Amino acid sequence: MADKKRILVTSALPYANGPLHLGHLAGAYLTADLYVRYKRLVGDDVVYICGSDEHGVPITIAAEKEGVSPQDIVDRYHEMNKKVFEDFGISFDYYGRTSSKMHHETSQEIFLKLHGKSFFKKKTEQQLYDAKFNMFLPDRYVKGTCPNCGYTEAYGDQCENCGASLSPTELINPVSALSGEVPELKETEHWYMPLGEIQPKLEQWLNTREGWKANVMGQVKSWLNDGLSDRAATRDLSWGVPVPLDEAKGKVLYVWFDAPIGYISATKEWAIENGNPDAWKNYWQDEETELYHFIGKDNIVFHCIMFPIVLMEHGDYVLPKNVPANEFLNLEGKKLSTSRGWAVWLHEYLEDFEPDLLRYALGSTLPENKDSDFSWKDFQARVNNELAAVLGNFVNRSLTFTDKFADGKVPELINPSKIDSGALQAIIDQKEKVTTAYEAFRFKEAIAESINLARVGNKYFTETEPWKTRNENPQACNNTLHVSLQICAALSVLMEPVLPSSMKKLRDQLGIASEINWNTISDSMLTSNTKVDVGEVLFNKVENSEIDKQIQKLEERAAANNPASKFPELKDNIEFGDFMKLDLRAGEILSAEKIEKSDKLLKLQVDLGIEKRIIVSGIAKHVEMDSLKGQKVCVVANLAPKKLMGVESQGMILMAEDSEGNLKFAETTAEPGSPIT
Ligand code: B3M
Ligand code: ZN
Repeated sequence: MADKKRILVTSALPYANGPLHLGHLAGAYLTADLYVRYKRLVGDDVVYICGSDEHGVPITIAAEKEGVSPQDIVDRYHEMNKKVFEDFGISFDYYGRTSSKMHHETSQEIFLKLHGKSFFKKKTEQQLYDAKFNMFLPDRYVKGTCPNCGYTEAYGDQCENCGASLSPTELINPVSALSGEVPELKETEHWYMPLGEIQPKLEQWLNTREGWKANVMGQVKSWLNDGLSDRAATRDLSWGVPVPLDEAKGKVLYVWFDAPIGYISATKEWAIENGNPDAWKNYWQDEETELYHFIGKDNIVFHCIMFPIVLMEHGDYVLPKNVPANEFLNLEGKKLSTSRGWAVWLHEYLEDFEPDLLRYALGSTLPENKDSDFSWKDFQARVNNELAAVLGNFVNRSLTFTDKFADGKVPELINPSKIDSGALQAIIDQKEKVTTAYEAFRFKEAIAESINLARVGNKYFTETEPWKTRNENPQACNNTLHVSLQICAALSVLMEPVLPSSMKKLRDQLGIASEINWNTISDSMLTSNTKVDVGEVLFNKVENSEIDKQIQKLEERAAANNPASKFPELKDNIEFGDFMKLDLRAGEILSAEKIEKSDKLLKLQVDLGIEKRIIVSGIAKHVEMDSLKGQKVCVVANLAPKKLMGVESQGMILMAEDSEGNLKFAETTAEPGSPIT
């Protein structure tokens, strides 16, 4: 093959702290797999690397939540995630894990080499510390208000609302995720990467990059415009790769320092597994290699700025040719959230549907340039109206017709008509379009142009009416079947990247040998007289009931995970001064009577310590009249008096409305008259 390229593809290493969901697949894995499968078919020398990210606060927090060790967590989810990727046909050449010895050694080596080059700046500084747990609080161990957007649930490393990258000390009102208490400041030492100093060099390199997606370069430029600042490469944690310096006892490498190095260590392990331990060098240390990182947009800064700086300053490694990051996938119009249960877990999907269906549906709605939405209705429509009605139907009619009227063999093409030749030409044209799209990382387009060939096929089949010509002009019928089968054959390779297992079935039906490549896609893949098999239909329609079941499952889980959703959303913040205007007092109900013609209102006499008041309250349906005397309550004492059903109400009694709509007293044990502040 003319200029065979050497290509190294990586997908972000998912944290082994939980199962994988749709968003993962759409972000960094499906696109990479499409690319890799396409490139393998083209005949390039491709290695596709991934693995579990087993360090960092996301792991230790998951372990603490469950009360098990971090090792238990990573062992469980490494195996689970590896398997689900396999089941979805994500065709890694190697799936490593960052807890491996090789990874620890490789990370330490890289750290030491950089240290030897005086890359790091050692700094002593104040960091948040949880005295109760005896622990510094890096990254996600602190929560607080984002100084950028005011989101109150921001993490110490990042605000998930506005995307800002943060350090724990920047958070307003920080709280320890361990004890829930306000952390104190304590001195510690860390090794910083002076990203700002390297910025000019990084910019020079970035200027040489071509064909990067606008969403990716845009985000990178905005980081650079803000100016890069130093970033610590070490952490005060016990779980991770130990910092290989005597003076750094008890510290580990920052997870974002070691995790990308995982790509290198996993490639080394792949090489060993393949019996050629030095082979990794061809992929990481030869300038000819094209390195591509597939990631989600939240990882852009690490792959386009931080890791390239590490590699650049180290000096022995190739830098990425492109980082085709995806944006985010929403689910049924809402932001995906594992903590709120708003997610479709991949292992659960597989209990109900074939992997190819999701590969196709998701591949058709990838968040390539902007956030996109996955909905079950769209999934159903893609499967029914495209896979079943277009592709499956075309294949099925071509094969059944051949079986019935051509002895199950590919008929000869003799004196093709203009329309026959036009359909054959479409194979070449669509192949060209799909190729261009894959080369430019436009995966949605590649998939759409692939299935368009089946659309052409269907239209052609209908127009040439083989059910008529079979009696009137048998050769015309044979030509239709010949051309249709050639289109089926082309589809079976053209759509292999997105539908690996169904296209394998199709190739079996067409008698196409297992060794295939992109070059074989042509208008004459099948030799006349080859026997074909009708086989089973490739795609069954998805019923409404199956979709309803999925939507219901999603909603039930969201409700179970989020009791807070039963309550109204929080109101906007108010100033302290506004709150101080309220005069809240402890009170005690002295007597209660019904108000005529109202089934809601009660007239209450309330002792406010300083004076007695009449208060009208809409609680008749929620309380027992007999039990009201002596009830302690909280009262808004300075609410302007208001007439209700002819009775002047001189205040308001505070009630809480529970999730079922019942009103309950906000009680106090204080003596009547006590100000509530
Ligand atoms: N584990 C973050 C994530 O899952 C991280 C990726 C590492 S890639 C080197 O979003
Ligand atoms: Zn924010």
